[in-house]
Amino acid sequence: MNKIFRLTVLAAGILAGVACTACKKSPAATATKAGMYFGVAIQPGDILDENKAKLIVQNFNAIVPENTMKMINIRPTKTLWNFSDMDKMVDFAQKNKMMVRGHTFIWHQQNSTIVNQIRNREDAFALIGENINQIMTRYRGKIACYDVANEIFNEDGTFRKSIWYKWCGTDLYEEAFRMARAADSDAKLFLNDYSHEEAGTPKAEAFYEFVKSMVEKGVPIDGVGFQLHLCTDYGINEERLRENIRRFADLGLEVQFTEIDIRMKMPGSEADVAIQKEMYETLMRILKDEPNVNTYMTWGYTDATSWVPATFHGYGDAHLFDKDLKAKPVFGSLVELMKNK
Ligand code: 9MR
Repeated sequence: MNKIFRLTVLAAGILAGVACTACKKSPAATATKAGMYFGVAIQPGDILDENKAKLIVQNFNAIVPENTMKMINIRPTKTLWNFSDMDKMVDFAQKNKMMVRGHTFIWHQQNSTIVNQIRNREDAFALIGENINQIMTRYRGKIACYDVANEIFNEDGTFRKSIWYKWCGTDLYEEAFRMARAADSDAKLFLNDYSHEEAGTPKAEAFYEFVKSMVEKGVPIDGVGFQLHLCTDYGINEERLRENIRRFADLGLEVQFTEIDIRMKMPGSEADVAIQKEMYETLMRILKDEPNVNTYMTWGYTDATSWVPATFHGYGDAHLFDKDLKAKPVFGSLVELMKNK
C-alpha cells in the first residue's frame, strides 16, 4: 500500500512538474520532483498580495487554509454560506498545480453561533453532515484531503469535553468520516491533533488506541495529522516520534505533518536558531525515511503574520521566512534535503 501511495504521489508530481515549466528550479518544483508535498497555511490576503502570492507559488506545492474553511468563516449563519475566499484559494491552487488540504469540520474552536442552537444529538449530526456535504461536493477533485476532526483529546488522554462530545460522545467523530467518504470518495480523510506526536504520552496513547479502534471497526480513515507546533526549549524526541509514525504505518495509515512551526524564546539566541534548524531538518529527514510520511505542511510562512506570539507570550520567530519575507538559512537546507530525497 505504501508503495502504491508513493507511486501515485510520484506520478502526480511528474505531471505537475511538466506543467510548471516556468518554475523548474524553484523549491516548489524541487518538492514536486521529490514526489512530496511541501506546503503552507495561508490567509485570503496572501493570494491578493502579488509578492506574497509569488513567494507561496515559488516555494510550496501545497496549501491549507489557516482559517478560511473553519465553520465561523465558511458558514457564519445557518443559511449563509461564504464560499468566496475558499473558492479563490482553491482556484489559486489549481492554477498553480498545488495540493490543497481541507481544515477542518469538527473542532471546539472557531465554530459559528449556529452551534448554540443545537438541542440534541440529531442536531449535531445534521449540522456537521450539512457542512461536510456542502464543502466536499463543491470542492470534489480539488481538495485532496481533509482534517475531518481536529484536537478531540485532552493532554491526559481523555476526550475533550467539546460541544460535539457533549451531545454525541465519540459517535459523531466516526460518523463524520463515513459522511465524508460518501461526499467525496477520492479525498483522504484525517484525524488531526497536537502534542500527541511522540509515543508514550497519555495523549499519544489515547489517540493511537482510538484510531486503531476506528480502523478495526472499518471507519474510513486514511491517515493522521501530526501538527508539530514545536519549541526549541523542548526539542524533538526523534525515536519516540518515529515509533509513533511506524505504528500508524502498521495500521495501514499515512501520517501527514500538518502544521509545523518551531518557536523560540525572544529574542532568539544563536543557539536557539541552530536548534530550530536542526529540528526542521530532523522532520524532513524523518519524512525521507518513513514511507508513510510524504507531506510537510508549515503553519504560516512568515514571522510577520504569525499566530505564535499572541498565543505563546514572549515566543516567536517560528517560521521559515522572517518578518521581511526573507528565507531563513533553514529554508535552504530543507530544499537541499528535498533534492536528495
Ligand atoms: O492559526 C490559526 C489562528 O489564526 C486562529 O486565530 C486560531 C484560532 O484558535 O487557530 C489557529 O490555527 C490552529 C489550527 O486551526 C489548529 N491547530 C492549532 C492552530 C494554532 O492555534
